[in-house]
Parts: sequence; structure tokens; C-alpha cells
Amino acid sequence: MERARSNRRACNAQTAIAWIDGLRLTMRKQNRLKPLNFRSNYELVRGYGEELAVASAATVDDCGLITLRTVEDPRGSLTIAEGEQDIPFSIRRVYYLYDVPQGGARGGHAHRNLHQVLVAVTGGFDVVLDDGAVRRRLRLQDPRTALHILPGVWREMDRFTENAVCVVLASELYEASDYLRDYQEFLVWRRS
Ligand code: T46
Repeated sequence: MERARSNRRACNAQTAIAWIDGLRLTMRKQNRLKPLNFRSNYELVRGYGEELAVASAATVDDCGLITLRTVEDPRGSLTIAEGEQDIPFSIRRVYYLYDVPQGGARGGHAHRNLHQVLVAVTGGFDVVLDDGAVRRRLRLQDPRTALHILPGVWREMDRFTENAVCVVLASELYEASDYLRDYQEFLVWRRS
């Protein structure tokens, strides 16, 4: 009974991954999703110089920048983030970070299953992405540019401007057990 349930869960997870991969592929073909290995978009912070055996988990390069559709007219600008259209997953949760004190940091964890998209709707901040092998820093400061972070990628956020507001679109509801908050534990998880 338990095995059937866990097989079903694994099967559902695989279907979800295939579905999100399909959406991402379509978005890439339409040039709406640019992988992070577009070098101009990031600064290489640290490379471990060796490939780690990470079986199925996503890498930093799998994360991507999405140019969101924007309608501009004399009244101002309107940027759109529709789930399964502009965002490569169905959006189940939205939250936002703001009033981050100068010099403050957020994040410092990875998710086992959660996909997230981050947008700096005002101001800006840095995001450091780390897959256990490669670590990269990039800056978000344009409300039309969204960053898709895949499950299994560690993120840290710092260098917030005073007025920064970070909107986060998430593929799942909040689940404390989905977090890996200890970096050493994260590395072990990546290698397992
Ligand atoms: C992430 C970065 C970008 C909830 O109760 N529900 C929620 O949906 C969230 C996101 C958080 N919380 C609680 C859990 C903690 O007690 O709010 C508290 C602060 O959360 P946390 O320390 O995880 O906040 P950040 O800014 O470090 O991380 C958050 C997200 O948790 C995380 O998924 O990727 O923003």
C-alpha cells in the first residue's frame, strides 16, 4: 500500500518534471527563457573546477532569465506573469520580500521540489545560485526580467537597495520539509 503510494508520488513528480521541461523548451524556442549560461547575464564567482556526480538534480545553468511580456502606453507600463504561459509552471503561491535592512541577506537554502520565479518589481538585489559545483552571482533590478530557480539549487540574496521589493511566484504551497537549510546537508543531498 505504502509502496504503491510512493510509486504514485514518484510518477506524479516525473510527470510534473516532464511537463515543466516541455514548457521551458517551448519558452526557450520562443526566445522568452534564456539559460544562465548566457555569460553576459552573470558574474562567475567560484568554480570548483571539477564536475560533481549529480545524477538528476538541476544545475545553475538550468536556471534561466525570463523576459516578461510588457505593455507600455502613455499611462505607464504593465508587466504580465501568467502561469504556464510566461512562467514555466502553474503558480500556487505568491509572496514578497521588502523592507530588507541595508546589508541584510535572505535565502540561504535550497528546495527539494519547489520551482520559483523571482522578480525585482522595484529596486534591486543580488542572487547567488549554487548547485554544489558552480556558484554564480547575478543582479535582478528590472521588473520585466524574472529569474527561474529550479529545485535543488541553493540561493542566497543580498545587496538589496532600500526600496527593493522581490515578488516570488512558487509552484507549490509552503512546505517546511521541502527546505534544505544547512549547506553541508545540501551538498550531501546533491551527491546522494
Ligand atoms: C526563497 C526565498 C527567495 C511561511 O510561513 N510561508 C511562506 O510561504 C514563506 C515563503 C515563508 N514562511 C515563513 C517561514 C519562516 O518562518 O516565513 C518565515 C521566513 O521565511 P524564510 O526564512 O524562508 O525567508 P527567506 O527570505 O530566507 O526565503 C524565502 C522563501 O522561504 C524561500 O523559499 O527561496 O524567499
